[in-house]
Amino acid sequence: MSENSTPSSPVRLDAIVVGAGFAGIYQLYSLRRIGLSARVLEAGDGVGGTWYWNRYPGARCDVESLDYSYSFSEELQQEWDWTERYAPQPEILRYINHVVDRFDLRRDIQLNARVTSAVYDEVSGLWTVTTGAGERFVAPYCIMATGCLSIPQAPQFPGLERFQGEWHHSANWPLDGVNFAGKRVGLIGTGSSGVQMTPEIAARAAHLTVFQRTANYSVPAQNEPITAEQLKEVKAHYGARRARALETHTGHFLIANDKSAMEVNDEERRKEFEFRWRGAGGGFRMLRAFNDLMVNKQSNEKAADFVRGKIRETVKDPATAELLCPKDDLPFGTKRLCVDSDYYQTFNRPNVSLVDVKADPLVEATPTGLRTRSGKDYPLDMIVFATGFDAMTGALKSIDVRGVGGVSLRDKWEHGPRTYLGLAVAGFPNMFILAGPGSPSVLSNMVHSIELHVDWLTQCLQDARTQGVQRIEALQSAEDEWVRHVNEVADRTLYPTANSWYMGSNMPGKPRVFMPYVAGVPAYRKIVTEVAAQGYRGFELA
Ligand code: N01
Repeated sequence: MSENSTPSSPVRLDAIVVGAGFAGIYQLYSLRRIGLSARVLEAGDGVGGTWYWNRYPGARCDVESLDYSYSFSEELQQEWDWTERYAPQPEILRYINHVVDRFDLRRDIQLNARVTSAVYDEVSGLWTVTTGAGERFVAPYCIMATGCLSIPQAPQFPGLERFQGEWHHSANWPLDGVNFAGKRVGLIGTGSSGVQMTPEIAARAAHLTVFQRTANYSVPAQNEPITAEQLKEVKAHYGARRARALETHTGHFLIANDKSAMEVNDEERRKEFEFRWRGAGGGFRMLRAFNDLMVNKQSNEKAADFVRGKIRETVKDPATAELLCPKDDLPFGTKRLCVDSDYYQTFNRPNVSLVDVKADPLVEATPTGLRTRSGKDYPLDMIVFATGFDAMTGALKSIDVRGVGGVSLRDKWEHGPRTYLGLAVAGFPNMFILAGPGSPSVLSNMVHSIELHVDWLTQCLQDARTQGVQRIEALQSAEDEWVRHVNEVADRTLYPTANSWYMGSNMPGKPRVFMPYVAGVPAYRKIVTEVAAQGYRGFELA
């Protein structure tokens, strides 16, 4: 690294990027390409963002790796060989490190640098970004690549400090792994992380107790190795695959059926669901089985019933099967769908039990385990929290961000996030968010949506330089209109009817607002492309 900050002389750059995950890394590459100097500040001791922290057993991506990967470099996509349809976390982390080295990005990435504040000065038009160690960085542009799921949430059980065993959170997993052998493990949480971990822990531990508060829907990944022939075939037409992905709702191609679930008979419907579950390759293909699953309650119930049927077929103990069946108040897919390898089958193992903590909530840890409200004790040697994140707004609110007039982003977002296009915030000039709330982000192939944002922003900064623009700020009216639009589109779907982290309802006290933009990637791209073509409509350029 060329320059270090001292108390008297902060490091001066063209842009500061916060976070060295997929977004921060590509943003650095792109800023360099247009000749801007930048430093990426990363809290972790390595690059990779979510793929650095979430190294729990069984962690793997549930978007196919041939799509969940950068498309910006033809050489990169030709030279990298994915080994499985859904790459495991260590492979994705190796890929990210490969990208960083291949494009010589490491020298502008500062690790162990947790950003604590970002403050805009109106007179100079500069952002000052400060780390926990007191280092300061000053630049006209501040780009938040802080991720949507980067602040882990563990329930604050009283007594945890007295628990004599070990405990871990899925998103803060020890670098040197965890030994489950011979242990009684308690796993709290049955979202994507818990569902991925369950079979892995069950295979290694003496006993696994899964504490379930809400049963969610999980679809088998149908993961498999990628053969040399498959790789060759994809690489021969990679551009076409990427182009096709651009036109799909989620930014990765999944065969979509354009029929309503209600316009076909029972037999045709069952065949289609079965094809998605197994034949077409599992995972998120299930969400595209019919064109109205996320907007029509009746159609949605058909998908929900199909999954419940699969659970009852798979899990031998009828009481466990019933407990694993999602209830009617959770429409299929409205809480992020889980994608698994042998999740439901794992409950047939003699060393696995399922406990309903909706009926009898966990209330405290004891020196020897966990206790529920009714006073029932579960003796444990290890507690694993797969309890999720302060999603979408947590990372940004963990930083003291101050815009014009010292206004704090935390205050501005007190009742939920407010952005223009999920990219910018009125009152916070020259600050940009990559894959922020109000953009498709978590409802899409994140790598695709990140590339879209980085490309858009890089072009915007280049245009600003050509036109002598020094200050780019979302107009309040544009932000208000965008927030209204994001809510209106969400309200046309079933998503807001569920308690989910999309709605902020996984955290006590968090405002209930649907945070991502649900209209899909092509609709969103059309809007941001038009905004740029119309001289950055909705932004004030000064
Ligand atoms: O977190 P979650 P996650 N007592 O919030 C439960 C991405 N991801 O880490 O539903 C008991 O989904 C909570 O219960 P409830 C993906 O976008 C991707 O699993 O609130 N239980 C819930 O079951 C995903 O959606 C991948 O009632 C408690 C669970 O903890 C997102 O990350 C892999 C509790 C939290 O589920 C988050 O997933 C992993 C309590 N006090 C993650 N508090 C892939 O790409 C919370 N819970 C594959």
